[in-house]
Amino acid sequence: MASVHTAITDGVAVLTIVNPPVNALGVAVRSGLVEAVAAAVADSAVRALVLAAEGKVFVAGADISEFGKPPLPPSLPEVVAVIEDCAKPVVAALNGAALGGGLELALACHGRVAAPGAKLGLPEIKLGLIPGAGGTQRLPRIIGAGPAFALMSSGDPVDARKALALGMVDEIAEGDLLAAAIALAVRLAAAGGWTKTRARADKFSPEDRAAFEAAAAAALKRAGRVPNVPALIDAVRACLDQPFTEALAVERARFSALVNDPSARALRHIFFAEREAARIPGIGKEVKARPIAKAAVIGAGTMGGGIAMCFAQAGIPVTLIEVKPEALEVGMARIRANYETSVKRGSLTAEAMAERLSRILPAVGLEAAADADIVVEAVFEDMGVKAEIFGALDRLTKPGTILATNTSYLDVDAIAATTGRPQDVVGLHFFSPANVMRLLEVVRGAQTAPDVLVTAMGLGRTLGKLPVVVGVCYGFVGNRMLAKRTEAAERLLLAGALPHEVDAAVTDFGFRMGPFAMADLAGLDIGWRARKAAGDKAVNAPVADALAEQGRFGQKTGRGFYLYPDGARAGARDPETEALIGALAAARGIARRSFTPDEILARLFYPMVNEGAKILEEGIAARSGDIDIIWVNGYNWPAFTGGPMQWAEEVGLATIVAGLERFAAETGDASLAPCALLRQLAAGAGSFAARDAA
Ligand code: 3H9
Repeated sequence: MASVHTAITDGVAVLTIVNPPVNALGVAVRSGLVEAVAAAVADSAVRALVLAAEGKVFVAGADISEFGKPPLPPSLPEVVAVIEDCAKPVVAALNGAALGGGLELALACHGRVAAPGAKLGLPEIKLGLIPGAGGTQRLPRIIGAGPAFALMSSGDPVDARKALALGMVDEIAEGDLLAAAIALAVRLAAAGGWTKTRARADKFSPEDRAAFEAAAAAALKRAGRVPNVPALIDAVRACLDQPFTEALAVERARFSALVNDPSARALRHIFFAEREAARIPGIGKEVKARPIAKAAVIGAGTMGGGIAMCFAQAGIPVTLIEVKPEALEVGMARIRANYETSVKRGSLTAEAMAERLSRILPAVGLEAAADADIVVEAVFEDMGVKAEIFGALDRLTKPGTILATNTSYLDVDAIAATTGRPQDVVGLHFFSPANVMRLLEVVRGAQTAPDVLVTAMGLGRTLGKLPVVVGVCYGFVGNRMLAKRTEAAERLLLAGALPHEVDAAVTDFGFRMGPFAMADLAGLDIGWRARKAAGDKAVNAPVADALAEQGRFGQKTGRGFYLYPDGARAGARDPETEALIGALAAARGIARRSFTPDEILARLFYPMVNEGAKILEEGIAARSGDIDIIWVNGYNWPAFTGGPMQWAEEVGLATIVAGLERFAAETGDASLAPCALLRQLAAGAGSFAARDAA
């Protein structure tokens, strides 16, 4: 079936792009457009053209899956030029999202009409790219370089109303979009003259340049190691300084260099992995979700309160349950205070706060969960307490109610076994703060029913989360790999690295915080207590244990791995900590030496990759992409490196295997040896990506 359909109405050729699901500009659409424009120009009965699209989305941009492959003509810039140079006026009818190349097509048209629900944006920056089909040249000509840079550097779309205010569209069609676009096309044809966007310069002014330069300087500061921000600045500056054709060549050169940059590859991997995560192996579309109209959360602590806020925000009434009225009051006060902070910051209106609060019903006693469609237990990590709660919920709730646990470490199957309906039990592992963090590990128990899993995934999306299915094991995916990094970081200290060196290597890599600064912020007492409770499953962290034993709990006590004099938030090196590390190493007979940042990263991350591969071997995660999005969205792994597994592919699996073998030999720690899957992939020149696709 052709990807572009033409119908002639009132002397106007309406070219409709049909390429479900999102009308991406793959090769068939590109060549279809060129042919359809040529046919319309040749047809003497046609006086103008309208560019429209079928479905909810106008055009989601270039076809991202074509990037990194040999280009197929015609290129998108060629198509865009054909439209701008068309001998008859072309009007874009924007029915929905016009993103990336989709907006670039529209910017080359001679008029633009948007439906009220349309969204316009150039999100290329989020894919490690810059607009590559003239966006950096045409948008500044239409709305000014300052506003255009703001839009392109954030990557966030604007709605139709904002687009109209900025001048990106000529009108919003409240009624029939196509009729309005056809009418505008007829008017342009009748007037006989229309302006090509490339010929415009009316928006450029010294003030506009100043606004752009200020925004560019600020963006550069925030950009860190991401290469596309400087590229975007170059392209927009060229737009201001050079004639259109030369400046367009600057955009093209920067875009082409970025497409093959590892950071863009990594971000494409994350883009597709996030969408792939929605597909649960073995569960088809025929499995329907259970309706969720009412929820209950057990436990009004920080976690339970945050989870209740997620439901309230999504418009789902939620009962927040505690055993004691005092605890409930404290919990509700914390929720109120959180909302008040948002209102003060201007991110929430007072009305929205009142509305959300009205959806959270505080209640004492588990009986209040009786009519909920889903109950999320968020009490502290004690199997006895959880068993009691699930036993009671089994008796109290109606048949079919989903019983979810927010446990971070406990065995979801053991929890399910305390009920007579293990098929209704699932893990919903939220991350703190639950109302902010995007990641949700959905823990599939051995007996979790398919429709319960489908419901949990759908609910996760309704709550604005990125839900990822994981299997039952200690720490699931994220925390299980985090444990390996913690052990590796401690091992590095004993071997000779210092906390600030390890943290600097990690922040230079792109994390916001290093493991030791993070531990100090979280409180060393927390991990210390958790390790004591975990028994033989505890992470080996001799330095953190020794610090905690001295009452050095991190920021809250003014000293941990670092010193925090006078309540400072950034830690300073502490000679006492460094002496303590030296003493612990000496007691173990370890001869300390220094490490380069690259050696530090290898020692920290290779064991995580190894654990990730074991997680895949055991089927705890279905795909390496699932592991990557867990680390990017829950643990601040820098997205532009693609997550631990994609990063490993860039490093080379054979290099990782050799490194792990060396670390295992050096330390005598057999747990560092590469697992069978890693060895097998490295030996056969295989990859995680190929395994995912198989
Ligand atoms: C660009 O345009 C570069 C140019 O400047 C220069 C070129 C020379 N390509 O998100 P959804 C798939 S860069 C290929 O779940 P929603 C997606 O994988 C591009 N595939 O839907 C999924 O497939 P599946 C700049 C794409 O309703 C299905 O469509 N544009 C593309 O939640 C549904 O996607 C962007 O960055 C694509 N461009 O959201 C916009 N887009 O079903 C990217 C989507 O097999 N897209 N797919 O898993 C989006 O932001 C959202 O898809 C959108 C719809 C908001 C449009």
